[in-house]
Formats: sequence, structure tokens, C-alpha cells
Amino acid sequence: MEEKKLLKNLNGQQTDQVPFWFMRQAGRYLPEYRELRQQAGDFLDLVYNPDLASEVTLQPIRRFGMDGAILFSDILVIPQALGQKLDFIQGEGPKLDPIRDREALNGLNFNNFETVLSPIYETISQVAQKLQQESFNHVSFIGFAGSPWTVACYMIEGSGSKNFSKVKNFAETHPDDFEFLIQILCDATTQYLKKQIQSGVEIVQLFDSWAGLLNAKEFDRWVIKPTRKIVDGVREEYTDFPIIGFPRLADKNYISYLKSIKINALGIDYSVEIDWVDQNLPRNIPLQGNLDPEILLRGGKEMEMSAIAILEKFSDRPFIFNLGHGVIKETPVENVENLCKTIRNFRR
Ligand code: 1CP
Repeated sequence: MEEKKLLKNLNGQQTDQVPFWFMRQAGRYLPEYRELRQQAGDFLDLVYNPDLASEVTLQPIRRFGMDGAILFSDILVIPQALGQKLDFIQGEGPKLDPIRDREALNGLNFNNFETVLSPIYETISQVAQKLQQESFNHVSFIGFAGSPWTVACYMIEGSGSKNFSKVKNFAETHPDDFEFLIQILCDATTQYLKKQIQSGVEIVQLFDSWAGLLNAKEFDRWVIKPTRKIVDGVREEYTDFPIIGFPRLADKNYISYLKSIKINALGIDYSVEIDWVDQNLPRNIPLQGNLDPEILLRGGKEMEMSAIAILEKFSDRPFIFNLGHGVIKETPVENVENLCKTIRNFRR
């Protein structure tokens, strides 16, 4: 049986070759993705179609042979499963009916939660099966969810935003209502992740894309505490289950995040200097990151050298190579191919 390098590093062991996968490795930069996306119609139709979503999950693995396959879905299925209206508008991104008062909060419910999410569990079973059938024995299967703060950002703002000022204002002026929402999201996310695990994922990653908007005190209340609650909740049933935390742009708060939450690996974004990371984050905790997706977009020698600098800097600790955020849709496939080669050829 071929070893799963990704799982090994998550469990604190180093491997000669560094395992890798890329956030948004399935997506619009791939022609085969664009084709299936067109077949499905809407983005959400693709997410809730297990036959197609399982294919999309496997597309980058077949092409590049990454060590991790990430479930093709979205963090916003949770608000939708709780009864909030969600659409993806072509060229604009997600649109939700914003929640800005107690009445709207009281409308959230678990009545159809598992029914809405059941196609995603079916996708997971299909991916697990296909990975076996196609003998991808080196590949670890990664499930995911958004962390409550980031999901709440979209639920209150109603769309993407640069600074989510309405959300920050709501949390400041209605802390009890905001806390109520965060607790619903903790329960929903814990239940959802346990079901993903039951359906066949081997790792889960918690995406907190907007963690960087908070000061240290807010970060403790809205990022650390809820994330810890979810991690502890999952591990109550699945002791030692591998969990990766990714509080994007957390900067110095990465230190408190690591101290307070027992994750297996910390995802670091493109904004942190690798020297700072090397000097300030404990050596025994596996890291994952952090090539700037803009550098991947440009490709060439700069990309190779940046990737090697990262690989060398973290060669003396358990490490998973990734980007510092998702693949940009204009990225040439050839650049991704070259990056895979560079990582594969590197030896610790
Ligand atoms: O048109 C299309 O085909 C939609 C583009 C797209 C894709 C490919 C969206 C819309 N979501 C996804 C898939 C997705 N989303 C994955 C799949 C697995 C993989 O990585 O390959 C994952 C893990 C996510 C997670 C996600 N969705 C996050 C967290 C990570 C991050 O990027 O910061 C967030 C914030 C979202 C919301 C979302 N979904 C889609 C878009 C365009 C956005 C961002 C909206 C915004 O803030 O502007």
C-alpha cells in the first residue's frame, strides 16, 4: 500500500517528498471544469449533483496527481441548509437574503438541514469509491466547512465584500444576536463535518477567510472560541481526526489561534513572511502554505524560485505545500503543471 504523505505530515511525521494540494484546485482555470459547469448550468446545480461534483473533485487529481483531493462544494451550503435563500449570480458571486435582525435569525432552522446536504454526502461516498477504483492510493480526501465568523459574514452582508462593515457593525451593536448566530453555526458545522467524516473524508479543513478583519479581542471571541468548539465537537466522536485550520490574514493572531485550538496543521496565507513564520510558530506543528496565487498566475522562474524558497524554509518540520489562497481563474494550466513538478522534484 502506497503511503499517504499528506496524512503522515498531518500526524507530525516528515516525509522525503513534500505532499501538496492547492486551494481551489478544481475550478474555472481547468477547461474540463468549465465544460462540466456548463453541462450543470448553475454553480449550485453542480454542487448538488453528486455525479458531476465527484467528477469535478477528481479532475485535478487525474491531471496533476496531487496528494489531496478536496471535496467540490462551497462554504455557503450551510446557510442554505439552515433556510437562508442563496443564489450564485454569474460573474458576481454569492447573493443571500441578508440577516440583520432577530426575526430573520429566528427563521433559521434545521428542518431541512440534512435533506439539503444529503447530495453532498453522496458526492463524498462517490469520490471515496472512485479514488479506490482508480487506484489513487497516495491521495487523501479532504472535506471542509467555513468557520462560523466567515460564514456569518456572508449571511449578514448578503454577498462578498471588501471589509464586511455591516457585519462588524452588527457584531458590535447586537453582540447577543451575533453570538446566537455564531452558536447556530457551531452546531450546524459540527453536525455537517461529522457527517462528512462518516461519508468518507479523511481530513477536514476549516476556512476562515475573513479572520483578518478582527482585532485580537474580537478574534478570540468570533474566531478562536467557535472554531475550538467545532474542533472539540468533532473529536468527541472522532478522536484525533486530522483537522487543518486556515484563519486567513490572521497575522500575529496565528500565534493565539495555534495556542488555543488543537488542530493538526495551520494553513498560512500569502501575506506572512516565511522567516517570521519560521521564527514565531512552534516547530512541532505542521504548516500548510503559502505560495502567493498571483505568483502562480505569473509562473516562470519567479514561481519556481518562490516555491523552492518555501520548501527549503520548512524542510525541517512536517509540512504540506499549498497556495496562500485559491487558484486564480486566469491561471495557465501549464503553470500549475510546472509547480507540481517543482514540488515533486524537491527532496528534504
Ligand atoms: O462560477 C463558478 O464556477 C464558481 C466559482 C466557485 C468555486 C469553484 C465558487 C463560488 N466556489 C467554488 C468552490 C469552492 N469554494 C471550494 C471547492 C474546493 C476547491 O478548493 O477546489 C471551496 C473549498 C470553497 C470555499 C469557499 N467559498 C470560501 C473559502 C475559501 C476562500 O476562497 O476564501 C469562500 C469565501 C467561498 C464563497 C465563495 N464561493 C464562490 C465565490 C466566488 C466565493 C467568494 C465570494 C466573495 O467573497 O467574493
